[in-house]
Formats: sequence, structure tokens, C-alpha cells
Amino acid sequence: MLLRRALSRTCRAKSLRLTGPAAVSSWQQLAPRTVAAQCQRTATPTTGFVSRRMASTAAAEAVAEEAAEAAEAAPTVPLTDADRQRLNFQRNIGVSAHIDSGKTTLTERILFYTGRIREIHEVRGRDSVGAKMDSMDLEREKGITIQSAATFCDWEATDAIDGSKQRYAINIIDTPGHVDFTIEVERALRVLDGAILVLCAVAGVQSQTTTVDRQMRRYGVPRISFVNKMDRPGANPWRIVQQIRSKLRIPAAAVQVPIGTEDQFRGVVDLVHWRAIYNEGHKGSDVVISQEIPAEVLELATQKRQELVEQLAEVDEEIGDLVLLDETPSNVQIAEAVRRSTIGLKFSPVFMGSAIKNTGIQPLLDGVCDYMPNPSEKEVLAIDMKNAATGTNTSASATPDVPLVPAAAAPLVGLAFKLEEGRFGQLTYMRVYQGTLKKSMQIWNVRTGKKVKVPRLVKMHSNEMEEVDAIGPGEICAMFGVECSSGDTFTDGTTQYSMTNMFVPDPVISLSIKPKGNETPNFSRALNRFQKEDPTFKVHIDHESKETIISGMGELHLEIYVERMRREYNTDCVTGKPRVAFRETITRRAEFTYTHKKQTGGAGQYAKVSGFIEPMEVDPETGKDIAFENVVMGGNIPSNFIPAIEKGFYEALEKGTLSGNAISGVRFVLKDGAFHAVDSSELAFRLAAIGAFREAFKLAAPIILEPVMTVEVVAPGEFQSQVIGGLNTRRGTIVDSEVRDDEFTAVAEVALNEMFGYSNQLRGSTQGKGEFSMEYKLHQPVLPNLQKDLEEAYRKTLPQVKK
Ligand SMILES: Nc1nc2c(ncn2[C@@H]2O[C@H](COP(=O)(O)OP(=O)(O)OP(=O)(O)O)[C@@H](O)[C@H]2O)c(=O)[nH]1
Ligand SMILES: [Mg+2]
Repeated sequence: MLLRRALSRTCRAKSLRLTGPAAVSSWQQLAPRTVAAQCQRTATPTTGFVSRRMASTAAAEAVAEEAAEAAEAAPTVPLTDADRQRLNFQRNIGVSAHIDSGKTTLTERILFYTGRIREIHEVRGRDSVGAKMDSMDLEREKGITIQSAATFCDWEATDAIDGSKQRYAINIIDTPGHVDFTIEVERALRVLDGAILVLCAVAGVQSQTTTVDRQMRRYGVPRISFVNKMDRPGANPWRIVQQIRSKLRIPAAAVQVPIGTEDQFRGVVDLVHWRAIYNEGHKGSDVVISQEIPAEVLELATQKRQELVEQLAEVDEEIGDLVLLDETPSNVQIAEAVRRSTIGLKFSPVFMGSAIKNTGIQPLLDGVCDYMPNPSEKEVLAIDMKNAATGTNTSASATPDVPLVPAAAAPLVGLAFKLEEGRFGQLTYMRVYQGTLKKSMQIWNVRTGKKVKVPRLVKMHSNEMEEVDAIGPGEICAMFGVECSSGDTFTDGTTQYSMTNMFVPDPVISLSIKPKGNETPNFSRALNRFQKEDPTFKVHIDHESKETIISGMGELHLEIYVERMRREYNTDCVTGKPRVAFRETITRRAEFTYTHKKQTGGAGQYAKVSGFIEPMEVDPETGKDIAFENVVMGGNIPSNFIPAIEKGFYEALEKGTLSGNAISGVRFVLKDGAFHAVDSSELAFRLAAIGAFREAFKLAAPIILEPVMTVEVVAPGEFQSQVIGGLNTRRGTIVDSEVRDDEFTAVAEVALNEMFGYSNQLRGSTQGKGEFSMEYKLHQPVLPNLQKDLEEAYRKTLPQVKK
């Protein structure tokens, strides 16, 4: 406890200073606001401990000073001692990583050691029960996680300094690794305060590790790295630490050293507190701590502790100063620095273990309590829609600037981050950011302005639920019977605070679908449900062919939904060939001046808009490459018509004129226009924007883009030339390759259009021993001959213009 109290105090004393190498600052550049805010937040006093343990006047003064500071930082409702006491022992963490790295297996151990489940069941285990968090039949059959699952548990953490025990409440979300289900990771990380990044001790940083890392940066999520599968032959945690530094560009260092290798792996040396930790007894439940470091790892441990201090010196001022003075930091100082720099997004401590062999999991849980932020240590900002609505800003363009405080007495603000349609109606997962959500309470949906009552409130334990009466701030829960969309914000009606939306990637693949035999209402019921639950799954009717088209993140994504229609809705379907989701964009700026005018008897329609469109790159922070800007001066267009023009622009983007695919990478700048007191309307301005955009689009040298994927292949070394050859024939560019003992990895960039049938080819050329994963990288212009073919094919589908 002393440790954690001291930590918060030291961070307050130190201002944030970037002392690290280029790698550090490049990591920070991605979330500078969050970093600064978090260090400031780390200052939040842990009065709960302080009042219990410090009696001196000086200490009391310090507490008062800290409370004053906290009140300043949180102008609304300040945290009370009771809030702090609760929040200090609350953690919300995600488990995220590449496919098959052992996230669900790890979570199963966490549930077992915390007493949430009585027995351990393995993913694809022989007992055919399956892991708790993979509750869907399809997940158990395929041995993969498809949906993220939430649970909660209590962990009695051991304080490393004084050995006291303290109970922590931990909410955990186990996420899928397959990139097809990436939205599940996205929304989990959107609402979590910290994460465990799991890595395989042999394969290390893989393609989806990089994706997950990007998602963590997007939401400023601090992460502990966990090198799992230490029991595997060829396990090498030091190579993985190196990869975290070089490939993910995060300063990282091991905080443990393994005792025994491969099948002899039996524990870890805790480098921070200089002690050995072994797992013994039934399923490793007995944690044996010894102050004696085994002789065979003593030298390595000494060297790795030194490396840890050196890494910390790069990112932490206090350790940096000590190292400069040639002083050796104490255990407490090292622990403080690890926590400070992890929460400050400057460092990732690396833990190691083997989930399957039940080794090293309890120390990881202690690490979550020691080094992950509590909910008050992560800055959360909301948009005040009252302000946003009065300006010309829409919710999409407003910047969040209202800090939320996880005080139980503050006005409620919660985010619905995930929906599930269940037998008892809609289940809505909520993260409560401030205030208290109570059963039977009236809450307001900020987007729709509708008031609803909360009929039932539950805490999720995978697919089971536990009824609760109230949920405090900083917690995760689910509500039953509240209709809403994913991403909606709820308040108690006293504020109009709205949380920003999460990043939703565009679908890359689509296919036509129709029910076998006659269409029943179940067909559209299922599609509606899936679409509501999953924002990366889209359904539309192709007006030319009249087919129902479903689009998603990959073949597996769509395959799972087709299978779920059969199982859950009794609807067998026939699907067409998967097709790539092409896009259109512009390559140069084009001006527009467009008047929409119509006179049909009564009131006419009149709207004039002028401005320009220009190419736009993806904004690395928001992931957006479409923007609407309004710079109209002097009221030439009344501000109430501006949203209609924005709407028209977005409508025009839905279908490009070259190939009928959606348009992206465009900024629309509205400079001027004119209106008529009687004939102007929202409709007229919307149509004017569409007309203006279409005209300008033709002049802006439009092109067709195709999705290019990062493909990662892992196969035994002897097949290397066949695999590389196969990727080359698909016009792939090899960007990275690595040969390990008897296995190699090749990473290539290949157009998705060239990837159909690759799994069969790979199986054939590697005797079934090769595996691959694929992730969307970017859209690139198609080759001229393909552009010609696509344009021609699209022209043929259009109604013929009479001569
Ligand atoms: N050797 C070894 N195998 C492990 C370990 N942990 C998990 N596995 C195995 O790795 C496979 C994948 O485990 P999961 O827990 O399903 O992995 P995951 O990361 O949840 O997978 P997805 O959710 O589908 O991405 C299973 O066959 C596990 O038995 C470990 O520590 N050592
Ligand atoms: Mg899993």
C-alpha cells in the first residue's frame, strides 16, 4: 500500500518531461493530450490510504493540498474520500492480441485464481466444455473467439513492500484476435482503462499485435505486455522484448526473468522486488514466494534488472536523475517509475508466463493492480452538445473538452458501447463514466433526446448475468430492455454530454445473399439484428441487380453470420462469390458553383452553393479521411441549412460515378452560396450539395481504389520458396521476413482482389502446415486495365440513356 501511495505523490512532484530517445517521442506524438493528462491525473491523491497511514501534520497538509488540486482539475463534482477509496481498488482491463496467442486461456486462469470459476476448461479441450469466455457454440467448435466477453472478479493483491493484502475489483474484457472481428477489440479498448497485450513467446509481434497496438494508441490505453507460451520449444522472451521496442516502438523492458525453460519452466524472478515466484499445487494455485534467486538465473536476473533501470531512465525523470548520479534506485523507486511511465503511455513492462501450464498468472494479476491506472487516472472528455448544437459544428466535428469525473454523486454520463439481442430483449453494455446508474432510474439518450427507464441492470460474467441495483462510476455493466444504438450516450437529463464515437473501419469484402427457398421474416430479422450489433457488418440492396448484399471485414466475418442465420434463425442461405469493396476518390482539387432551382406551381426550390472539393489523407488520430468544412461568411447561407448541405455531401459519397462504389478521401469546403427567403429549404440545399459534388467530382480526376492487405504467412522453413513464389504470383510485395529455428514468417502486401482462394493454395504448397492471417492496410489505386474493366462493367449495369 505504501508503494501505491508513494507512487501518486511522486508523480505529482514531477512535471512531465520527455527525456527519451526519438522512439519515445514518436509514441507520444500519437496521444500527446492523453499523455499529459494522464500524468496530471496520476496526481489524484489516494486519500484513502493516506488518511489511514499518515498521521503527521505535514502529511495532513499534503492531503489538503492534493484535494485542492483535484478540485481545481475537476470543476464539477469533486471526488469524495469514498469515491477514491473505491476507485483505487478498481481496474478495467482488456486482454487483446494476435489470433491464438492465448487470451481466452489466460482469462480462464484469471477467473480460476480469483475464484470466479471452479474448474479450468480449455479452448478446444478434450472435455468438450470449452473456456468460460468463449460461450457461443460456434466459438467452442472453431476454438476461436468471435465476440468479446466481459466478466468481473476480485483479486487479493499482495503488496510487494509490506506484504499486506488488498482486494481489487477487476472488470475484464476478453477480445477476439482475428482481424475480421476487430470492432470487438475497438469498442472494448474504447471503454477500458488499461490492457494486457498478450504475445506468443515464439512468434512474438505478429500482424494483429500491430493492429491491436494501433487501437490502444487511438484510445490512449496503457498496456502491460505478457509473453505467453513460455513452455513452447524455442520460447525466447528477450527476442520479444526487442520486437516490442523495434516493431511497436514502445520503450519496454522485462520486469521478470523465467525460471527454467520450455517444459521445465516453473516460475519467474520478480526483478522489481527481487524475489522468486513459483507456482505449485493444483493447477498452480499455490504461489510460493522465495527471497532466494536460483543460482542458475542470478546472473541473467542481475543483468536484466540493470536493463530495466536503464530503460526506465530513458522515460522517467526520477530514475534518469538517479542513474546520472550513479545511484542505484530502490525497489520502491523502480516500482513507482514502472507505474508512472506505464500510465503515462511511455513504457510497457513485460511479464512472462504460460497460461496453459498455469505459471506466472498471479504475478501478472498483481502487476495489473500495481501498474494499471484506476478509473480516475485516465482522462475522459465529453462533448457538451448544448454548445455543439448552437454553433455550426455538428457532433461529428466538435472536439470533446468537458472532463468527466468518476464521482458517484456527479450527474450520470454513460456510454453504450456494445449491443446484443437476447431472448429478453436488447442487452446494452455500458461504461459508466460519472455518476451512478440505478435500476428503475430514468435516463436520457443524448442523441435521440428520448427518456427511458432502466428496467434491469446486470453485471456480465461471460454469458451469465448477475442482477444489481446500482453501478458506480468507472464500472462496466449491462442494461436490459433499453432500446438504443451502439455508441449512444446516456445522461440523467441534467446535462447533454456526449462521448465521442469510436473508430469504425469500412468493410472490405461483400457478397450477395438470399435465403434458400421462400424468404421468411427471419431473413431480414437476422440481418437487421446483426447490423445493429455490429457496425462493421453492412447490408444493402443493389438497386440494379435487386440482390441483397452483405459486407464485412473478411470472408470469415461473413461466413460466421451466414452460419449464425442457419443456426439461430433457421434460415439456410445461398451466397454469391465474395467481392472486393472498391472505392473511388479524387486526385486534385476542383471548384464548384451550383444552383439548384425548381419551379413547379406553388413554392419552388432554390439553393446555391459554391466552394471546392480536394483530396484528403487519413487523419491518423481519428482515422477519418472525409471532412466537411463550412467557411461561409456573412450569413449568405443561413446556419440552419448547413447541416442539410453536409448531409447532401455525405449522401453523394455513397455512390461514385465511375464504378458505383463509395467515395472516400475528400474534403468538401463550402465557401459561399445564396438563398431565397421563400423557396429555400433543407431539401433544396441538400440537393444542391449533391449536384455540386457530382459536378466537381468529374473535374477532380477521380480514380478507383482497391483494398490492399498485409498478409502474414507462417510455415515450416522448407516451404519458404513455395510460399514466396505463391505471394509473388499474386502480385504481392514482400515487406518483411524472418527465419527462426525451423519456421519462417513472411509478410507481404497483396491486393485483396488477388487473395481469393489463397488458403487452398497455401494448404497445397505447405502440406497443410502453413498458416496465414490477413489485415486491411490501405486502399490503393487499381491498375489502369482493372479501372477500365470496372468502369465498363458498371456502365453496363446503368439504365441506357436514349439517344
Ligand atoms: N503451449 C501453449 N499453448 C497455449 C498457451 N496458452 C494458450 N495456448 C493454446 O493456444 C491456442 C489458442 O488459445 P486461445 O486461448 O483460444 O487463444 P486466443 O488468443 O483467445 O485466440 P482467439 O481469441 O481466437 O484470437 C489453444 O490451443 C491453447 O491451448 C500456453 O501458455 N502455452
Ligand atoms: Mg480467445
